[in-house]
Amino acid sequence: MEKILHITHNDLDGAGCGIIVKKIYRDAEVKHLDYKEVDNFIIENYRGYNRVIITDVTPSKDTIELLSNEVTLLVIDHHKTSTHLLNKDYAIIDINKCATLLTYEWALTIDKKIEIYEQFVKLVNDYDLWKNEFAESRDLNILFTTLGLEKFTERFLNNGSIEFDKCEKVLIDVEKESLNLSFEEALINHRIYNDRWNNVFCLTFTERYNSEIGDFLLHKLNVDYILMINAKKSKVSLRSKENFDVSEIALKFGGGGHKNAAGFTLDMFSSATTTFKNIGLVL
Ligand SMILES: [Mn+2]
Repeated sequence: MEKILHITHNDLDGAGCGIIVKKIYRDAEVKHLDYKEVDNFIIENYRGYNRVIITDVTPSKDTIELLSNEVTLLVIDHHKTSTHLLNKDYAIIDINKCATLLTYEWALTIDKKIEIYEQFVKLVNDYDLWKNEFAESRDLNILFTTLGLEKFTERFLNNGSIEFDKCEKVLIDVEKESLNLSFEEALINHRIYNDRWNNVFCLTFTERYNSEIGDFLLHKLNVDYILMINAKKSKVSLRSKENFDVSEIALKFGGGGHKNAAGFTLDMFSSATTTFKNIGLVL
């Protein structure tokens, strides 16, 4: 029997890919990862699988090379970092569509029944590309954040409908209230700086809802971009105004992403230690 491994991102878009792939290959093992975990995970785990599907994350060139020689490979991605795969027959790359939409279009060529996910995919695309054409796309992401990856996946594997039931509506409402609180907090709790290229940015700390908080602050403040630090996850998220490219900045710090939404990792423990040393507190 064919053994299939599916590696995808751990955000809403990655979850959407996971749901679609699972509908096509019921027995596929789906693994949701952070960008920086992808290469190690693949190298340690790909053996024993005949087919590897990678969506919404970009492995290194070496990892792709290794996989393409050893397994049946399919890469579906929309990140700039994947554009070197454009001419490969095992890759579907398009930076204008989210990975869930690309995966859905691929799935349609295999099984027409996947059509029941059309509305779901439309919302994921709207959210992931931050088009904000449909209010429900934010609600879908709120449901994703509230339920968590596993429960969210289970919900949409069982029921592709984007009509939220009573319980889901309550969850979304409660979470929206706490999101509004985070907006208020971010308005109070931020600083504005110039970076070394003389761009103006706003620094704040977040744990969840980077896109929402970033967007909110961009509308409230006159800055080029928002820099949000998630100390617990050692992650820095950047969100910028339409004409400002933050992926360039993220790249300089070893990260990546899109023009208006990018990020990189930052060792918060060593940053804290340095700060403590500077004030004379050596831990
Ligand atoms: Mn994506």
